Amino acid sequence: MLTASKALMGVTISALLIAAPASAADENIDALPRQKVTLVAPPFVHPHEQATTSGPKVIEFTMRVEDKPVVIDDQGTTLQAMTFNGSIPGPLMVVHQDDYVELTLINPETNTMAHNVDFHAATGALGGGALTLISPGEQVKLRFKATRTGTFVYHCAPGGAMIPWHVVSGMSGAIMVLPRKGLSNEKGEPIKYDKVFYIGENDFYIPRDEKDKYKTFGSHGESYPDTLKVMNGLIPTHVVFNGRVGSLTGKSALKAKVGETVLIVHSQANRDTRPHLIGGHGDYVWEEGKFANPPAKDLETWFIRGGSAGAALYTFRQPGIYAYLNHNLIEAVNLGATAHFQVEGTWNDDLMKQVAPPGPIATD
Ligand SMILES: [Cu+2]
Repeated sequence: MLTASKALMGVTISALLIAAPASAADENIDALPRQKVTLVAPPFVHPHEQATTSGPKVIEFTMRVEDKPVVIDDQGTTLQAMTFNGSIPGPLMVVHQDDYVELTLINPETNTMAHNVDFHAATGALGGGALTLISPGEQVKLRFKATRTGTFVYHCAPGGAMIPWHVVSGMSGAIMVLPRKGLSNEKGEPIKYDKVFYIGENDFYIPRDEKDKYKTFGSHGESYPDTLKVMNGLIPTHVVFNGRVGSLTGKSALKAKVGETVLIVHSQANRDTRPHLIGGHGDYVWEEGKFANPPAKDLETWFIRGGSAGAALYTFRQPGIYAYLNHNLIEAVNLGATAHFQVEGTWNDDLMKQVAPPGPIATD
């Protein structure tokens, strides 16, 4: 049986010990205003203020865990996925520094496994993982203070070998903790975005049959032994943005206009990656995603460490289709890690012009 109960015994016992009666902190926090936020599926992000003049709040989020098969490419390859809120990655949460994140996590009865959430933005109790482990049919409420600004991964971490399996089955997302005065550049001057997109990159490990075809399994438990073998080989079969090959290309391309400033939050919970915008740049990039550090400027490619989320800001200057990809080009083109931006506007000949079209080689 594939439960992590033995591995988790220590964690669940400590969780019981940590659960404490109302404290002085509770009373102070109870006096704060509350705001309920409905999360939206990536690449989109729930409405939020960038700079805020209000004081700290308690921001309430709810996420349901959905264990379900998900098709991850155009060939119909099916992952026995585990998801936060039904999407891969889970939704991006946005709060401000010193806000309190109050998450209700629901594990419906229809699921078969225990899940939890470890917030890299949180302090203590395995990022909240020790306080949120719930079986199917349970829910739990966690509150943490967003003390540090930046973009941070959250992921399921139910103990032992369940941790990497749940993560590479889709259970990760990100939270962005904005400075209360909003983002600023290296001089401390305010900078704003017109749009924000959240791209979560995933490495998937789908087993193959004797004929080299991807196997389909009837359940998570059935898929686990073969999947573990592929996982432990450390060579992913798919490296994708937002849950499947082509999720952000063609008709699903991300839309922008010339002159618009776009913030791209990019997370990878398990493996390193190196985003690149073909034909564009990172005007300002928080490679490690932490806004207390000045952003790097004019980057061509940036590095997102496995287990982190970074943020890149770019103002589009030319119309057209831009590929935004993992610049391991094998992973981008052959394994799936490519998105498209479709940018409307007027072409600027000063920045680029085809001076002579393709033609025969001149002979003079
Ligand atoms: Cu899980």
